[in-house]
Amino acid sequence: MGSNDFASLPYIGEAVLRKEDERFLTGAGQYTDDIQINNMVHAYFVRSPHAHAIIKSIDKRAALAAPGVVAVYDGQDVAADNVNGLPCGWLITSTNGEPMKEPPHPILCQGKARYVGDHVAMVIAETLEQARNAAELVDVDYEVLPAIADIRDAGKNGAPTIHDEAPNNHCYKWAIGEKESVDKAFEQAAHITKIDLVNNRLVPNAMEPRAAIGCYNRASDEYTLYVANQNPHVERLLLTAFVMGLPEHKVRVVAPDVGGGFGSKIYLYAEDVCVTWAAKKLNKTVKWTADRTEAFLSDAHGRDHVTHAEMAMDKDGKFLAFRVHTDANMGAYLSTFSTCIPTILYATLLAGQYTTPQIYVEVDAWFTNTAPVDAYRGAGRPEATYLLERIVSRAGWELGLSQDEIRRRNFIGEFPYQTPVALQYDTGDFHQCLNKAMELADVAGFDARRKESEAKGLLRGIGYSSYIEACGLAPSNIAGALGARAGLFECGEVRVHPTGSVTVFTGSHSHGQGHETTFAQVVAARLGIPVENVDIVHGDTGRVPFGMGTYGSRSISVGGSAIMRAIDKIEAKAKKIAAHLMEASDTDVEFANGEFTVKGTDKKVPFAQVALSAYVPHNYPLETLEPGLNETAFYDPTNFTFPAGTYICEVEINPKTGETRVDRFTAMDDFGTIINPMIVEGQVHGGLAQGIGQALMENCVYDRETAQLLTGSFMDYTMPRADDLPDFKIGHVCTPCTTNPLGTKGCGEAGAIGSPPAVINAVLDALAPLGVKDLDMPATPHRVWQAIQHAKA
Ligand code: MCN
Repeated sequence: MGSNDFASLPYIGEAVLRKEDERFLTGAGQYTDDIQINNMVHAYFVRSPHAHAIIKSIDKRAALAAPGVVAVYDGQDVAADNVNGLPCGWLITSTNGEPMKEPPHPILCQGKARYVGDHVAMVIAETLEQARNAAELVDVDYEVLPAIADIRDAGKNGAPTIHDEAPNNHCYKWAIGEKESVDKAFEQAAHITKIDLVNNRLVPNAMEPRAAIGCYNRASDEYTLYVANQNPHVERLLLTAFVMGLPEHKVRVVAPDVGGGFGSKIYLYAEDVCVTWAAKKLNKTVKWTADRTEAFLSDAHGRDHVTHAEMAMDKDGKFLAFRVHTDANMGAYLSTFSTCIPTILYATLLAGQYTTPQIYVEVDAWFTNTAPVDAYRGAGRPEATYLLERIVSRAGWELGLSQDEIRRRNFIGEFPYQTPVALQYDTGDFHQCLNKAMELADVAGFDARRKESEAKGLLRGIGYSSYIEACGLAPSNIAGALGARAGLFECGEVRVHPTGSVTVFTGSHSHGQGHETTFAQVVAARLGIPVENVDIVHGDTGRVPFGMGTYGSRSISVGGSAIMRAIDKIEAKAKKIAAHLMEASDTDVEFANGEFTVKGTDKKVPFAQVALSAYVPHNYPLETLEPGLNETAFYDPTNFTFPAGTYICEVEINPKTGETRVDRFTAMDDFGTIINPMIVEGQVHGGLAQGIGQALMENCVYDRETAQLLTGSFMDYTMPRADDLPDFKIGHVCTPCTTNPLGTKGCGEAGAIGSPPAVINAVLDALAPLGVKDLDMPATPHRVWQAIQHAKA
């Protein structure tokens, strides 16, 4: 079935209400912490209060003697049981000939703590309170070492060494593009725009903190790990093959209802391993749930780049070449996917929507004494978009071109388009997105609104961002060619029951994205059955054949396509059954609207009858037709999907206080075929909230001297709230993706990717009359006020 035929099916494009919401709204959701199991004990972690310290000794005696304490384990205990460290650097290698440094990442510190919150010991007790109290009694003798918080300090002479394996704290160098041709193109430039910027570090802050419950069954020698995680099969693979040395079939990983992940729950964390390992050791079920402070300290953080970039242009503002150097903070250890974020998910997006013929990007990744940095909504693509859309806007201002004109002059107009940084965009219509965004945003009325603001003593600015992202993370061939060491296909099983209802087992994992509804829409549309008759099962390695999980806005395009493939097989087999029932040749059988018909006749059988017949085979030619209607398919696409759009933001600033308010925000996105516009709109709203949060308020700050986390709670780390956000104006352009059967492009990250530069460009536009030329995120009132004072001085 082609993607155009698919888009015209019933249910596709319908705002079907979320099937999962009744469960969530009536308190019937089952999150990991809701799970109660007999014989359960509670774990609490002793975490390093120092950013960098040698652990000289650990005295557990007092803790072991405390009420209810069952065990206290430290690094020596796990090492004695040959439990390995967490897998590092899964996805990339250096490109400068020097091997990437992959120091071990122990699940409990081995003689040294490397960031505040690093796991020093695990206390297990009958109750959580007892475990927490006893953790206070674990006496750790630390020798405190100098620490590094900021990437700009990591490579300095005399900087302390965090890992012996990386003496100068350098993890890897990675580059893409032709440096010499780029340098040559710069020699021809009529104008060069330069920019230095910081992409601020963020804490993911999902509503549900991380949690894990390790269970062990002595009779069968099998483990079960319940865990708040985005991809249970990969969690199991890493846990068994890389860390615990167990056969995979002995471990079941269940990620039940998960209250948000935003990338921070893709990985195997130390706590997950600790509770699984301890469950066998104690023959007890061991539960751990992070409190909010632990989440701030030990969840993988996002972003944290420092970049210098230069854009070379001809006299008409046509981009000739783009040259970028980025320093990326890896934190104290390599989190599972961290190495691919500033490389294949960042540098390859730096062509953006533009025809820039030459691009060279060089990335240096560094260790610091901070929590590991990994994917956070957008993962590399927000960093790329922020850089590119900031420099494009600046180029426009420098050349005296309007914000839309500088973009129009450089937009890619024809597809497919091969960028100089590895990606080939299949479809898009960037001009249409920009035009429709400008119309919806009422750009024509901006001057009048600016005057109104001025009359109130306020400054008003307008900012643009035209983003593109590579979603549907999978194409194993492309990822492999760029240095990735893993393929990222997806798997789906479609089980048609005798009554004609259907259960789908998908390797994608929904933790807020509404898959139970949208995947059911896809199946119902294809099979011509009511959406209520389709159940989606996910998040359990014991039930789903295999899966690569949810991240990189891949689920509908990759997971949904795997389901489409399984349905192709179901349809082919069902046609044979229908042919048998109608005494026709299966090549003459057609299937549409839930009915099988024989071409050129009035013979027909409904889907439900075929389903029943599959399980009640009557007179089957058993040598050619097996009973049952149950198919599994794996799907590895040939290309990413490329959602793109233009965002336009208007801010109002009080120059006396620096207070900045987003007054209007317009998002015009191209997500290809849309399955459920209501869910898509919700996804965009969530992403915009996060992007505006990054631009205006969120900032994870470590003290530059001591590497103590200064923003370790919501008192210091500001999250956007409803009254910080305007009513969003959302619109769509549709150029269906050509490389998956649904025609969909991912929508889960777009808002967070496209919005930060739109906001900061608007802030800079507002401040331009005061002479402010530059500002880093977050544009807090303090920073904006300071920039104004600085410009005045
Ligand atoms: N969809 C659609 N039509 C399209 C594209 C998507 O109807 N053309 C629907 C999908 O069927 C799905 C939802 O929109 O129900 C998101 O789909 P997709 O873009 O494929 O993204 P994923 O499902 O793979 O979700 C991952 C993405 C990422 S990477 C982050 S980070 C993120 C996000 O989703 N984290 C989230 N959205 C989140 N939303 C919530 N509530 N919580 C998170 O942790």
